[in-house]
Amino acid sequence: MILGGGPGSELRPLTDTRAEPAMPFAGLFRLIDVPLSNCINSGLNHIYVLTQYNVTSLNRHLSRAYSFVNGNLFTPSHDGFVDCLNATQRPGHVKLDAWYQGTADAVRHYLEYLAGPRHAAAEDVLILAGDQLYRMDFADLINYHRSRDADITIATTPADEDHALHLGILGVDEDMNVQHFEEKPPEATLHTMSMDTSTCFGLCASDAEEKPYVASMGIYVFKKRVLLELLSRQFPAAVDFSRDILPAVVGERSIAAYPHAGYFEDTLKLRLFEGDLPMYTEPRTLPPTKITDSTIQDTLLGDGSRVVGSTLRGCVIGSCTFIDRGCDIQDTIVFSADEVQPERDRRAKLAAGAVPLGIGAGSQVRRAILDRNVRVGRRARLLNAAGVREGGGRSALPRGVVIREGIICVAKNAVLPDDTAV
Ligand code: ADQ
Ligand code: ADP
Repeated sequence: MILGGGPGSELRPLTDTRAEPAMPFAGLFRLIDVPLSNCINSGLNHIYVLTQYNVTSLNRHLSRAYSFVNGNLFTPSHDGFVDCLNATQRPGHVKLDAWYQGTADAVRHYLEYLAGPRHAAAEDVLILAGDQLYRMDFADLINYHRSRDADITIATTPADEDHALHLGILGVDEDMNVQHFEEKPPEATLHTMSMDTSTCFGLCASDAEEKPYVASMGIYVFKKRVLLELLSRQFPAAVDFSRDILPAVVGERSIAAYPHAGYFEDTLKLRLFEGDLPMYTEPRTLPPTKITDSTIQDTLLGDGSRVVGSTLRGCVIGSCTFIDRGCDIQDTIVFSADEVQPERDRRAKLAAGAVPLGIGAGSQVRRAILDRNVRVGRRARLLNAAGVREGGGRSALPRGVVIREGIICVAKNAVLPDDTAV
């Protein structure tokens, strides 16, 4: 069961109109492709995605990208599926209760599916988040869980102090049995929970010193029987696994920590170029990428893009992006456009004084995120030269531009005229 998202407020304005798991990444994919590809590559193909916020583009993506799993492939019985479970009014769930209150509540809404005949043979339930970047072989995780006969297994990763304050932190014994669980502990509590992570994760001494906390990845395997008991009988009103259930059952249920040392949040480090571990996504029929007379370093460039006489460094450029002559673009993410704009349309727009899709000639862009279908005019300077940390709304920025944490964000479909300066 993949949790398809709370409000995703940390990534605003990019999540104003899309759920966090529908966030584009690496020029081709959306975040939800990570858990789904990890599942499919691990041989798991009975998959529910629980969705409720801004679901339209997430649902569209799931139906376009994963229909190949449905009733097809991967198992002799051809019974695989990726089904969306939207928060919806249903018999037995009163109106106000129809929205998912949190992670445990979301799963509880569809407990009868897990308890029902379709899944009679299932022993365990894997619960995943829809908004994380990592590669994991869930078959390993599940074998670990089964070989230890654990009631619950939590996938864990080593964390430094800054990250640990925003994660669930575990105390474990030498056999990785969980003895303590604190969700997002305050600093004073956190300091009492540091461990020798060199033994848990096989880290070298300096990495272990830098990352002395065993952190939950929010990835859980439950024995199905235990999950049903916890959600329906023992904690019928619990909202979140991490706040309301896990801390309360430490010592009472057998909980194992699964060590995963290779957790990355950085797309450039995520293993994308491994033929035996494909990352699935919506298939699109696009022309190849064309680069003319340009300098390109440390950059991912999506299909159907064209770069003419420009310099790109440290960028992720989505599909169908046109970058016109003489641009200098650094540390910038451009989301895919919906289509390759035909050359005649581009020229016609320019001739009419309008701004075509992509980035106009002679523009400079630094530390920016350009959402889908953005049009930047010629000679734009998106540099945040004044070093603004937070700006937008009524401040003096052009329409469609905000600055968050010093990063320039240009809204979906925004048009920035020639000579725009930020
Ligand atoms: P958080 O991500 O802060 O920490 P939470 O906000 O509960 O925890 O989200 C967990 C996942 O569930 C996310 O993918 C989120 O989008 C989704 N989600 C949240 N509310 C939902 C709802 N009402 N309906 C559907 N989906 C919902 C969690 C754990 C920590 C752990 C970190 C690791 O609580 O213990 O350390 O993940 O990233
Ligand atoms: P995002 O949430 O990232 O803005 P969308 O799902 O809205 O993405 O759009 C992604 C793709 O879906 C694009 O190719 C777009 O052309 C297409 N699309 C957007 N809106 C619609 C729609 N109403 N009907 C059909 N296709 C659409």
